[in-house]
Amino acid sequence: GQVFRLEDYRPSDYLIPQTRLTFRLARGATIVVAELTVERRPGTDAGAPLTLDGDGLKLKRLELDGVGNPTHEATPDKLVLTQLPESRSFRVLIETELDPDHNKALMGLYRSNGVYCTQCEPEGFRRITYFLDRPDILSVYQVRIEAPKPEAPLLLSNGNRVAGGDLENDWHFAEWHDPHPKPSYLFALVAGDLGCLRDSFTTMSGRKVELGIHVEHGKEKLAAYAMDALKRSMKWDEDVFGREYDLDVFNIVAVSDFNMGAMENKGLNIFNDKYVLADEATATDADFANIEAIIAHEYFHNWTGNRITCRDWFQLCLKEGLTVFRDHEFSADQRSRGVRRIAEVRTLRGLQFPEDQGPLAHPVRPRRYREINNFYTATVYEKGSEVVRMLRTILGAETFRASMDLYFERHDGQACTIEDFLKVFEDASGRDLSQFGLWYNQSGTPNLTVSPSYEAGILTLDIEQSVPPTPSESRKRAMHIPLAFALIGSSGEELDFSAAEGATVENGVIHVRKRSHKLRFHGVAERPVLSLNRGFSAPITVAMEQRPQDLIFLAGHDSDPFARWQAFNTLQTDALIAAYRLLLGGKEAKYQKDIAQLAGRIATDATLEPAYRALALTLPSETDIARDIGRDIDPDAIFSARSKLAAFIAAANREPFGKLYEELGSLEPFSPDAASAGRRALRNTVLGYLARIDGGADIAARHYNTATNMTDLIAGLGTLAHEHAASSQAGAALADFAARHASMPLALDKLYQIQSTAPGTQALETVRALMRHPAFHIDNPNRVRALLGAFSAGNQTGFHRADGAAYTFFADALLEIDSGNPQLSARLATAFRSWRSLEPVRQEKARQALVSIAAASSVSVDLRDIVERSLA
Ligand code: B3K
Ligand code: ZN
Repeated sequence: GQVFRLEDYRPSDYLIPQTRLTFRLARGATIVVAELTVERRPGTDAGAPLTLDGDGLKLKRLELDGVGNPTHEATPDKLVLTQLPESRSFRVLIETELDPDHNKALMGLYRSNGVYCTQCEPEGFRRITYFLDRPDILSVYQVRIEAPKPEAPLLLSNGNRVAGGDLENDWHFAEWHDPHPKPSYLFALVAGDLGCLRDSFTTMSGRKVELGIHVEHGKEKLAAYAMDALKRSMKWDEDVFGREYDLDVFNIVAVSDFNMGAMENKGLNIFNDKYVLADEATATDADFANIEAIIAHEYFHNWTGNRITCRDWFQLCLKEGLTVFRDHEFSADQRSRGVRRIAEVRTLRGLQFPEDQGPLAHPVRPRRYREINNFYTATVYEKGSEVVRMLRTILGAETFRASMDLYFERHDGQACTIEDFLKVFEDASGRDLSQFGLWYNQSGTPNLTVSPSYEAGILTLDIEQSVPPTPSESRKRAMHIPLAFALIGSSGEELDFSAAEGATVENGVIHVRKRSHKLRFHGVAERPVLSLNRGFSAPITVAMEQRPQDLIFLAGHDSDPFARWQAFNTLQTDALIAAYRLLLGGKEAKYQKDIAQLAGRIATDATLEPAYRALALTLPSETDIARDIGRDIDPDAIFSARSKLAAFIAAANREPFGKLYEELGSLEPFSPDAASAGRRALRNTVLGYLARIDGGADIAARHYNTATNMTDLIAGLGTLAHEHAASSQAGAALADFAARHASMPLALDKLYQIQSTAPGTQALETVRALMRHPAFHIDNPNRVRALLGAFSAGNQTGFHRADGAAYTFFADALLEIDSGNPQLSARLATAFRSWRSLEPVRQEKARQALVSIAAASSVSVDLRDIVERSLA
């Protein structure tokens, strides 16, 4: 396939300042008329051809300045016009015919549950009409939608509605005008019969904005939480970034077939319904938190993405990393900052670190791609956000805000690059950020090795940095790593020092910029316990020999919630890896009492937030452990080490956990707020432990049977199905849940997820059976992710069963999915990305499965790209 390279970027010869689109939406054949005002860019030769992108298009009519059939060449994927007029500007009319009903790739115009909707980012617009489908072509859109009125009473597009009315034969129309020039990937259209939850928001300058969330009829009430999150997001962006909304209406539409979470189309966000619909009976606390974050994320794109967009798709992190950073800050302000930070780091380590450490590693700003859809990754999004966070750490909150103000002022209405972005921070701060810029260009997770020594008031830190080789660069340069730290004294207070030499140390941050530093702190009163990378100030790994008693001390005393959580997590990880090695050597797993005692103390420490306690009591996941072991992984031994540690902690804390569980169970009216969710999280985490001691199945069954909200219901069900799979209670609860939610696909997804992640080899048969469940549809991404995504990414013992049967099954399923929806198959295929870290037998079986996909007769560019890079 063709490789696209950053260095080949060249501005287009032509611009399209105005775009007028007319849609006639009819079953089988939808007609699209695009009337483009095209301008030759100053300096472009008058003879230059105009080459427009297409993807599977059927051209019905073509006019140039009102005259039919001009000189051109058309294929489904390209339209080239030659012998263009001498004048600088001319008009092109293009009529295409689409079949939205048979669009299963869910890119371009398609129908979901009877609703016409679009997804254009990154290259879906070219499936609607021929266009300069690239983000640096900004156009003002006027859109007319015509449709049968009974079938589609609701007609939406970007911007403001400017006209509407009835047509013959029960048809009607609406016209929308978006005054803000935008790239084609932000175009959107929705037509269908939906219910609406309405509200309004008055902006900081006093303008009233009409808000609408459009959902299936009868589900309007389930949009209330999303609406509240939207209003809070609008207010927050004004308060924290000074950004005001810029249209008279803001619409959100929930659709049930969607490839990702949501899409930030100008003034018309389209959402996966999973991230809109929620009430206590249908959504878990995690769902509520995700809805809040994604509503905010898409809304924040209005400034970071829409008003200022990307010059080309290599710059994707310009909008995504920055917008994730903004939604993280929003959630931190709405919930508990410390708890949110721990959750963010867990996500980064769970998704981005394995990507960075495997064959799919790429820089936050990639330099090459074959399929851009495969670069909507944890690296671009999550690591991209960490890079923005580091900028703020380095420059300070005030300079950061001043730089952002300058960014909006200087680049509003433009399509920008990472260089433009970094320049505003350099200009506002007067600093040179060229070394910092490596974070965008160099892939791999940097490691710092820190060796401390203390003598006579002087603390010496030997710091070595290394960045491992990755497929995109084999030799790495030293990076600028802001390492937040504290020296903690024996009574838990932060120790002062009189001077530091060997690196710049300011505001609690060590600026590591060289491969090695010998850093000396003078005037340190006692041998300190080191708290490093506080708040996870840099997305790196830190290796430092730390005595268990120091970790226990930090886990009880560090004033930085992340570092405090990290200390206990490190103790757990060290213990798990030691036990894993014993198990592999045929010995018994052994655990120290300390760890169980500490778990008991943290669980019952009323000075700590319940949500924090829940996170601290959540053991590292099997994939976390595998990542830290790094090679020759035996997933069964990891599972066994982890189960044994959980049972060990449970047995040692039977009484305090039992008491805590009862205390937290006192019924309070449901509220989705973070504090209530935190109490539920703690109780459900404790349930996970109680379920591992005698009578556990009964406790979990009672939990399930008495649950009054989806969070508790799922906790009871998951605990039963995973810890007591063979029990009659598990069977009864699974059947009950399925029956109660038979007509609720989003709830059934939760059932699929629980069943497909039940540990052990038998999960494969369960998954096969569920694929035949009448409510399962291989065309629907939510169903597929809940069943096959959860199985492959979330069931280490089931997916990586030693006989390789799950790999073969999964490879076949990927090919089936690939024939309809390449984006989905490619995304699922990343489950194989760490195959080289497996022990040799599984490794060979995984390799064979990948090879079998590569050898299949018809494989999409998307899936082939993932498979070939994984094998390379
Ligand atoms: N910008 C969209 C993602 C589009 C993905 C296309 N494969 C959602 C978001 O990041 O807000
Ligand atoms: Zn985004």
